[in-house]
Amino acid sequence: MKVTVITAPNIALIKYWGKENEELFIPINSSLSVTLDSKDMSTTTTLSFNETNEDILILNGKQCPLAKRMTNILSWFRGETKETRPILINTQNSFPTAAGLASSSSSYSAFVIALFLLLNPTHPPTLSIEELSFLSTISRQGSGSSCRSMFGGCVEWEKGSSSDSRSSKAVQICTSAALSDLEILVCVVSSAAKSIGSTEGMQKTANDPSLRTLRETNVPPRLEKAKLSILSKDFASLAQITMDECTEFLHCCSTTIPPNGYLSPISTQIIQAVNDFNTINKNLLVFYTFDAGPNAILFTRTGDLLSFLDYFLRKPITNSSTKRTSVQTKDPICS
Ligand code: 2P0
Repeated sequence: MKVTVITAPNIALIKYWGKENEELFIPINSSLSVTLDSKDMSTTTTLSFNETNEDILILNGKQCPLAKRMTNILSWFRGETKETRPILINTQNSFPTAAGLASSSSSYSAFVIALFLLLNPTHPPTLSIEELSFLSTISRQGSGSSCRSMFGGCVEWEKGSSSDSRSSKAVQICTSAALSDLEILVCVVSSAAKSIGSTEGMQKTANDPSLRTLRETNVPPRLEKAKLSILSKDFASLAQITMDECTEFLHCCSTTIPPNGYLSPISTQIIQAVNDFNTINKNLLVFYTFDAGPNAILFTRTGDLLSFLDYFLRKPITNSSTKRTSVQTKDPICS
């Protein structure tokens, strides 16, 4: 028996950056993301029962020790199903791992769905919305952002109650159909692993009373406006909200002690190029955000893509490569 699941990373427009309950992975605020197209960026995870006497993880072709969060999730499933056989986890990312490209979001979502299917062998390969939503509450405890990769399109991670794990879950806001003319450019400035991991970085922000208050105050109304902009297809409004959120997120990273500056000079040049293009066009035609790293993620509409690329690729921005993608049409692909 072998189960393979493919999921895609998601990019937050409204960020998760701090936990209210560290133990349960309940965030300080709800967050909102779009899931990238798995044809372009994905994690493929295959699970099978292992002949040896221990669980084994092969990550990108190399055997690695299992993270504590993975063993916790395995223990939870084993408790539920009474299945005790060791498991072989073979997982492959089609893009740089731990480099600020949201690899943990696709990794844990694929792992949790695959585990669910392996341990429920009579279940059909398609999961219901309710099942995916429930699994998001498990996946969240491997990596918070992974709960949003349970669905394609635009997804909200509802914060829920800080003491009720089942209430902190992913909800699909719209399928990719509503975002069909959204083009996403992933600009890889560096594929090196980040020096300060997200868990540690966000903890510093959450532990700073003024930064925490800033997030608790600003994010809820901003998230509601972002959802409205998406549902009403107001691109300029979404652009402004996402860039404001990104500026605040970067401020929350760079003003901790010690500071955690994720951007590189090349990232700053990309921001400048986007701003210049919008200024020339007297309109917000392109917007940017960053995950926890120097790689820029740019959003534009299909009608503006060519003129932006024509402008952008003429800019003397060295050492970056740009990959075009769009929004994931399907929920995770299982076989
Ligand atoms: C997000 N990030 O909303 C934010 C924006 C990175 C920047 O969620 O501690 O790997 O495992 O829950 O999910 C990355 O943090 O952190 C993240 P843990 P995770 O996508």
